[in-house]
Amino acid sequence: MKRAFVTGITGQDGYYLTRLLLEKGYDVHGIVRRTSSMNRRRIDQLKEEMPESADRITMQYGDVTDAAALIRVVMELEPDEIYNLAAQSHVRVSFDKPGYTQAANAEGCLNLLEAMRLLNQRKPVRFYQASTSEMFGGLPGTVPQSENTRFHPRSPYATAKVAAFHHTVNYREAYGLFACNGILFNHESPLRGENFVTRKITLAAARIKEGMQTDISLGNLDAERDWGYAADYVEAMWMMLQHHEPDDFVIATGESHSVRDFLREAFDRVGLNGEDYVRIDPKYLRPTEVLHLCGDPGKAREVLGWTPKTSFTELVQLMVDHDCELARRERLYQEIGGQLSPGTAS
Ligand code: NAP
Ligand code: F7E
Repeated sequence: MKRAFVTGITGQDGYYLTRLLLEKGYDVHGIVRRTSSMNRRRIDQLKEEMPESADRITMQYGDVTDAAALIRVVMELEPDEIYNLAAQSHVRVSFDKPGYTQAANAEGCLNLLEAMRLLNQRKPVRFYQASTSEMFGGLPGTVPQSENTRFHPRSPYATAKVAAFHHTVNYREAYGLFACNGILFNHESPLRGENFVTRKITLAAARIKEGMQTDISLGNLDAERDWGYAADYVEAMWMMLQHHEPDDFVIATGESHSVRDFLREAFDRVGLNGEDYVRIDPKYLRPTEVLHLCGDPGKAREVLGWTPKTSFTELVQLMVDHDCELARRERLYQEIGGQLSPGTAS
């Protein structure tokens, strides 16, 4: 039985990747940060959905900024595959927390690569780094972005991820390690954090429809993103580590849409006109915006045989339908005197 070590296991991708690895028969180990209130709801949901596999998920406390503890965990677990998903992953928030973002997103990756290098002296181990389309910066004239597009990071999040990208390539070249970068474009799901724009919109559409919310405040509606479905994208992560040689791959749909398009499509699904409910609030604008991202997944298709399975419209619909059910339950709960509401958006 293969053993995987996943950082960021409590996040959106942590849920979908763990589900995939369990389906493939892996033992999955993850680290969780100590927080004052428990933050394991996605993994608890997975254990409920797959009770027969729940005992193959093991969690322990850890943090990618704690190099010593990370080395101990990796050397004790001796995983076959390491997936580094841990990150301060919110671009807007990275402008407020640049130092922590650098520590978690860049140094965290380096800490894990060092741990992997030590373990690799004892047994072969493979490493996946969660790199991102934000590294490209989305400047005019760069679309579609591929593995050959020059990086132009436009946030502390992206600069840290560029450093992690290069750490990963450097460890591959310097020490001959099996270390890969997945350069993933935006991928979403009903488990997406509530303060990313897609989920913020699908929750708002559902809650406005149920009379639980009156409007939605957003920033730049003209930004364009290449949005795919997270469940499809974690398959690409796994495929990269099964390939016969380590490499870096863009994972994307090859299609982009504006935030305004997403808004229209989501509100259409509940029979409302999104533009009637939107307020523009400058607090959601970024000091430097990434205007247009659209990936070229040609290399992943040709080398790995990976293609996305879920269209933009299907993605929007599955997210809205999920949030309609949540909003309906929220309304019913409120009617009997309780209070249930999703986190405040930022
Ligand atoms: P997410 O939902 O925000 O999950 C991030 C995970 O990292 C959470 O489990 C979080 O723990 C954990 N984490 C944060 N800081 C940590 C630290 N110092 N030590 C250990 N764990 C830490 O993000 P996601 O959407 O699943 O994305 C997964 C990875 O892919 C991230 O690295 C992200 O930057 C990258 N990525 C995402 C996308 C996308 O569109 N989703 C695209 C490209 C790349 P808590 O639960 O405690 O917060
Ligand atoms: O913003 C605009 C915003 O925060 C998308 C992360 O997973 O994908 C994600 O980063 C666009 C931006 O995602 C609001 O200005 C408008 O242009 O959903 P987002 P992101 O910044 O693209 C990449 C690939 C990652 O790697 C990251 O980890 O939407 N936008 N109004 C807004 N965005 C937010 N969050 N909130 C708004 O109100």
